[in-house]
Amino acid sequence: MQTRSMLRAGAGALIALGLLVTAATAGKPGPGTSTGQGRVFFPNPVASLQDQTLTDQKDADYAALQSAYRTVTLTNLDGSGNLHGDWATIVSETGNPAYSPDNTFSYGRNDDRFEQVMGYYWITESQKYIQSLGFGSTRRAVNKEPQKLRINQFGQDNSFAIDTKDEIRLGKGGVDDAEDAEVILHEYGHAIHFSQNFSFASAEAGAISEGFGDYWAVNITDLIAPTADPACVADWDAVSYTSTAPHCLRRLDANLHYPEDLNGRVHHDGQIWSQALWAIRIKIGHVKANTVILEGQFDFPGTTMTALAQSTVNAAQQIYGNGTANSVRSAFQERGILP
Ligand SMILES: [Ca+2]
Ligand SMILES: [Ca+2]
Ligand SMILES: [Ca+2]
Ligand SMILES: [Zn+2]
Repeated sequence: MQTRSMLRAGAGALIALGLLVTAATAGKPGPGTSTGQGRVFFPNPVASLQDQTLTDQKDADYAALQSAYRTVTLTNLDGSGNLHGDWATIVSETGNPAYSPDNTFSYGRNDDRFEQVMGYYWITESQKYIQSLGFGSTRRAVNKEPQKLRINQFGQDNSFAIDTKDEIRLGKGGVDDAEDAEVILHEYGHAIHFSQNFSFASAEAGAISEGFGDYWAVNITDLIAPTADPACVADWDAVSYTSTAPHCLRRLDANLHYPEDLNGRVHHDGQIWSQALWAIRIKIGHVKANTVILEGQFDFPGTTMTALAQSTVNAAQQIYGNGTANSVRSAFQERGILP
């Protein structure tokens, strides 16, 4: 008897709690749909406007930048009204987390929520492209998960991807790093390597990862938002630390040669690798190039550029045959990576 009344009391409490939960949810409803709209740079103001005179001006949303904004469709959202989705999720930020009851995320660059939209959009599009090649269906998955992003959390002009926490942190020194799609995509390149069991066991492996990140940045922006000088990486972020135009963090046409131009600095040495990958893409097109590049770098044991180049040629041979393998080999030969 006593038990039954306790059960009834319990049921009543649960109903009351249910009402409270409903009321709390009604205060911040989500749109319940997976698509929305976002305002982004496409891929960055210097590249899209071809204007080398643009500067940060302390995050001001000044007149000359207005034509650099583009409204794009955001996909794969979880319907909560937050920038949480299948392939990207914003886990922390300075200021307010972006939230919209109807999935409309429209901010200027002086609003920290703008960088959150940039991160969500460019990483989601990157993963959708990877899946369009069959990775995650007919091929092994490549970082097929909600990539965690921390935005504007780091005062220095640097961004990084952390293997142990499986997250990308974007800094806010100079131009906020996440205002430039190519900085976001460079970091996603490292996240791709983490997901592929790529070993960072040597300086050359580190250089390969930097070069792949630069290549990935240019590869994706050239597909989605092509600009006049594709070889220039991070044209907008670089205005804060380069004195000569065009402003580029690095380039994909530095014409460095393996092994004599290696100097042990991974970002410098990575330009040998990034140029080889870019040459492959020019020779055989982006679908075949990215398929063999991604397939070839699974489980790389962290040895040398030559070893990974051979693995990439082998992938080309296996998937597409002799002609494609020869084109891939010649791109590595031009850089001295293969004999
Ligand atoms: Ca900003
Ligand atoms: Ca920066
Ligand atoms: Ca660029
Ligand atoms: Zn890097």
